[in-house]
Amino acid sequence: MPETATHVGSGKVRELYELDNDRLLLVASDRISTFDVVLPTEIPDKGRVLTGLSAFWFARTREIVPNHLVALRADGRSTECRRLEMLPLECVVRGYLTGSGWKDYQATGTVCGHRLAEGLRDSDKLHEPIFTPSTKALEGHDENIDRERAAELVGQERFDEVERVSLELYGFASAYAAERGILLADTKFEFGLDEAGRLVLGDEAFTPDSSRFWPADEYEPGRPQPSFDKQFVRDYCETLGWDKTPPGPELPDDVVAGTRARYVEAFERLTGNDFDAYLADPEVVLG
Ligand code: Q0N
Repeated sequence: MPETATHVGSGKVRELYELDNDRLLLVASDRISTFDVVLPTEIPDKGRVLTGLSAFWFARTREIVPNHLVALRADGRSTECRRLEMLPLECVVRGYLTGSGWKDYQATGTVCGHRLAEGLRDSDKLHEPIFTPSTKALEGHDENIDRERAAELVGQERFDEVERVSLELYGFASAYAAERGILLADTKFEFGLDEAGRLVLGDEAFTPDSSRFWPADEYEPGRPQPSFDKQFVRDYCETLGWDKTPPGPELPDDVVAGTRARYVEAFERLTGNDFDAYLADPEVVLG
């Protein structure tokens, strides 16, 4: 009998289906968002790059924490996952001060209750990576919260565990990526619990959609950094005078091709695999 899959959820660029009681299918599309708006033009193979990268990291971090990956499908964009009870927390780690962390620091000198040194600039490297959890606010935007609020949401012991594991994951992947010329400025994890109440890493991990990837050779604190993957798209959008509200603009072919090449470059640098080898057999990234 053919497998049936019920649609159970969607993100901006991914879809989630139920396979059976224990398993979900996470499918990454080629859609791209910029300035929080999904564009009408797709980047060919973007979903495969992100699926392959995430699987690569899941395979290499399973001694730090178990994860929901069950199998990669031959299409390269679909991941069979264990079904978890998700924690109501976005687990963010920041190694550099940017985005909402930079905004909060400028307003209060703190980020999620961490008081930082004075005089830091946009994109400065932090002395130590910090755990800066957030919650999905009602409009779908993330709201930074302090550790007390986060501990109320999941319990103090679970909070301590996700903080420790998140910092360990970030430390491992950021060191690995930096050796390959990519700075992981920050990253977001989503964890869940398995049937025995064990902590399991879900969602995607260390992809350019869940992290900020910066080219290390262009790093220059004191200004916003170019995005490793999306900078062509942002630069093109800035030439249009678009007001950054939906609908977003169509992308010209050269911007699509340049952006696809950047995603593939990130994949190849980080995994050490040719992207064509991944397309032929996605399991190459599992090592
Ligand atoms: C789940 N989300 C939030 C994908 C990501 N393994 C799991 N078990 C149960 N539920 C979830 C997962 C996972 N991953 C995670 N929603 C359900 C983010 N989604 C949005 C849609 O795309």
